[in-house]
Amino acid sequence: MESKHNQSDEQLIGPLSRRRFIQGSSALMAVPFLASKSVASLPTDPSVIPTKNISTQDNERVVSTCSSFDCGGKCDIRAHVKEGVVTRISTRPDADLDEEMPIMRACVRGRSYRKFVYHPNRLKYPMKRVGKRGEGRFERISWQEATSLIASEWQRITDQYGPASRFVSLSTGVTGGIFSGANMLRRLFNLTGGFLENYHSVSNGNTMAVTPYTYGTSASGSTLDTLEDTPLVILWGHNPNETIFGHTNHYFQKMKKNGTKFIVVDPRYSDTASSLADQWIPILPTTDNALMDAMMYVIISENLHDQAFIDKYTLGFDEHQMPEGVAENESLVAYLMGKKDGIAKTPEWAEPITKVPAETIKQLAREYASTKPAALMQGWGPQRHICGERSARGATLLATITGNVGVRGGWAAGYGMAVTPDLRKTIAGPSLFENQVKAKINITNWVQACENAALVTPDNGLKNAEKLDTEIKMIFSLAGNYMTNQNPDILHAAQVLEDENKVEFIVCSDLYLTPSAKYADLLLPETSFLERWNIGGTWGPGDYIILSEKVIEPEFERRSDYDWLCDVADKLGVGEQFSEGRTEKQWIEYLVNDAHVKRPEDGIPTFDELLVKRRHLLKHKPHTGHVAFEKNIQDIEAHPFETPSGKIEIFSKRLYDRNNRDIPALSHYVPAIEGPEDSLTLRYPLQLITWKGRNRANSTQFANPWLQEVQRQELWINPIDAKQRGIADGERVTVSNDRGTTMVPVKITQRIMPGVVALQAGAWWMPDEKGIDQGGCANVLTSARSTAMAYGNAHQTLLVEVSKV
Ligand SMILES: Nc1nc2c(c(=O)[nH]1)N[C@H]1C(S)=C(S)[C@@H](COP(=O)(O)OP(=O)(O)OC[C@H]3O[C@@H](n4cnc5c(=O)[nH]c(N)nc54)[C@H](O)[C@@H]3O)O[C@H]1N2
Ligand SMILES: Nc1nc2c(c(=O)[nH]1)N[C@H]1C(S)=C(S)[C@@H](COP(=O)(O)OP(=O)(O)OC[C@H]3O[C@@H](n4cnc5c(=O)[nH]c(N)nc54)[C@H](O)[C@@H]3O)O[C@H]1N2
Ligand SMILES: [Mo]
Repeated sequence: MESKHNQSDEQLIGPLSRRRFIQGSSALMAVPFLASKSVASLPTDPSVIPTKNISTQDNERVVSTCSSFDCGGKCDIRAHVKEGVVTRISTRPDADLDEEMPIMRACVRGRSYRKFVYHPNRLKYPMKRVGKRGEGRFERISWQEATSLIASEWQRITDQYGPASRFVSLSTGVTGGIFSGANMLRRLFNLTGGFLENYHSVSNGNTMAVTPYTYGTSASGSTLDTLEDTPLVILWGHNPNETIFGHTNHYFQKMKKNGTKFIVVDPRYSDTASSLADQWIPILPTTDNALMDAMMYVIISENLHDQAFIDKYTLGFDEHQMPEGVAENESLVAYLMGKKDGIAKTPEWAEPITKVPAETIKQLAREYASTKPAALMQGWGPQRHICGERSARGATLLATITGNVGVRGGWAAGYGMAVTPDLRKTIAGPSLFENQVKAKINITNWVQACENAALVTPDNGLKNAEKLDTEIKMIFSLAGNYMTNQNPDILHAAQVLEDENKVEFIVCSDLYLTPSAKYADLLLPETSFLERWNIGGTWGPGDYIILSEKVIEPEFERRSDYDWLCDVADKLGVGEQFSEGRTEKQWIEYLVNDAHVKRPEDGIPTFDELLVKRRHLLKHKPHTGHVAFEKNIQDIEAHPFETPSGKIEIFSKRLYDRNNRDIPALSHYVPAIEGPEDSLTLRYPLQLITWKGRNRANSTQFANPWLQEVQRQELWINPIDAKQRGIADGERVTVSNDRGTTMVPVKITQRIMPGVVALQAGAWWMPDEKGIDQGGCANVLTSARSTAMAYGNAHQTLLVEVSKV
């Protein structure tokens, strides 16, 4: 269910369903708030957090608001507004913090918003391309010209190629809110025949697609409060210290204080490792399954597995528990003991593959299996790999054989978010109308679909059709930087976009002239979140919403996407149907009030409660105490798992029948293409990974001068690898492979293991005259290859060489 979205995962509401507004069973709990001195009156409704519009001296208004970026959390930021100008950003005061509303205080990014919004380089006027596409030269035009051009190209391209030639580029810049230009664009497309939709979340689509093969659903996450008494947590490629993930850090810090042991498995000594971990286990990227296999080998051969749990709830553990129609020696035990291939998956086998010492593997396996309960939690870095489906599912097998599924304090691994109604989907969904174009492409297919429709087939991601009838001829990228920067293999994407005979019309809206915006034919300056209305919601089990209030007037000729879309709709003759006479603010009011009435169970407030009472920050139904699969484990007869067998499937007959080496029926180690065992290492001996760093959300805020000071864009390299190449700390180096080259300073550090180098994701692509990137943008090197089953993105799997300039 979770993996089958009808709308584009990423663009409709952001990577769907991972940051849920969660429905709890308990009634609203009273909020033991601490009134701060500046709050005039106490709220009568206990679910209302008293944070609002605090007036202080000098006519300063302090507005509690939030951004609508896709940044991992949703913080309560306070805009200090004086005479129409934001003079300062602060955050929720310590005095307001409590268990019910633990944190979401602004991080370094939130505190720097003023420099993002008031940056002199912000786009000011609509502009039309002059010169060749991609050169980045534009001239100012009027909004009248801009909207007429869109309407005429819209009509021309639709008449000539049909609605399936129209595409909305991936854009997460405002998916932290319920309302976005990209969604209203979808509405306008649907009113005029439809468009080519995409599916698959580039954030977590591989794990979302594969987790159901074990559990029948991807909703394998519990609420974090249930980990309170967990003695051991293994964070596997998970870095919430930087990636936030809703309230995760609040709970982890509390657990740490109470004595929980944390182990981090990551090629990098991440900020989470440095701030939280008792032990860091570096591992070569793409080899996680080998470590998992060897752990399972140790656990089973030392009889540390939970046999009773396995007997009762699972399929495929040993030869006695196999489904019909499967050859001999395909079970987990048979695989681990080498019954078929003659290779026992011992720690000594895994050590040279993973570079994790055999002794460490044994210790980790014993500790995980003998600590009850224990939580193995995966981030999404390891699943944004070519083997991402395997590594995500591999951990579900470990959780299963140790009996950590469906028990309080354990963790089922895999996708790791809970199933809950998503407030933003609830609110925004109905306004989109139905798309008449039924074919859908995987997001990984979009460049192919621009290049040559025949390249996209059901075997590489096309859904609901045998072939595409047309190439993509018109692209709108509203609040995204995915046309080049964030997409893998930028140089290829750029080459396709440069050909004006392929895509004929490209519209971009942004706040900045980003590397993707350079490819626009028409570049539109949008308002920022401080200049328009929205409602923001958090990731994961954060049970609150924040009104994102318009606190300042837009300057220059900046307009919201919705605003100019209304003009376009008028010009297309569907103005009335499109807007239903509503302004942006009225839409938000309408949508939230509608959800309030239609979904009383979600506790969604009315707009008035948010605004007129001037409290802005509202908890709806609190969500705690949820343990994934608890019902199934308590009574498997009444609540079978939603898999074909009704059990937890260690062995998946569905995957067996696919007969694909890269997505085996048991999720075990298979050497990855461009992994450490690939012969390509002879030319490109280093694996490169990226990570999501603290100073920006993807590429958003790249240009913010304060945030550029927080963390430099540099290549992490181990002293051993640097020495071999005669590289000195801070030196500018070349990082290259067959796809591209980037130049960037190095940071020589033991925080990255030998054989691996790392770049923070999201740096702007800055090609020089020779096409060599000068900005340290990893995506000039990354591969657009897609995963075996989900046809998903694999931004993290690539080989490079690093050399002195
Ligand atoms: N500060 C900040 N926070 C963000 C974002 C941001 O840009 N900046 N982006 C947000 C978004 S859109 C998303 S989708 C989430 C993403 O959240 P994640 O996908 O979880 O974040 P990543 O940093 O990509 O990966 C997490 C960790 O995986 C490690 N890793 C990489 N490859 C491997 C591997 O093969 N094996 C193992 N064991 N570990 C590996 C990385 O070193 C990293 O520390 O974060 C969100 N939060
Ligand atoms: N190498 C590598 N690449 C990756 C990843 C990785 O881990 N490694 N992660 C992938 C993931 S998980 C994701 S989600 C994608 C994200 O890729 P994108 O969705 O492209 O996200 P951003 O790079 O943040 O681009 C958002 C753009 O919106 C603009 N923006 C912000 N606010 C507004 C607004 O109010 N209006 C308008 N019009 N524009 C606005 C910002 O300036 C920015 O240019 O990147 C993917 N790319
Ligand atoms: Mo993401």
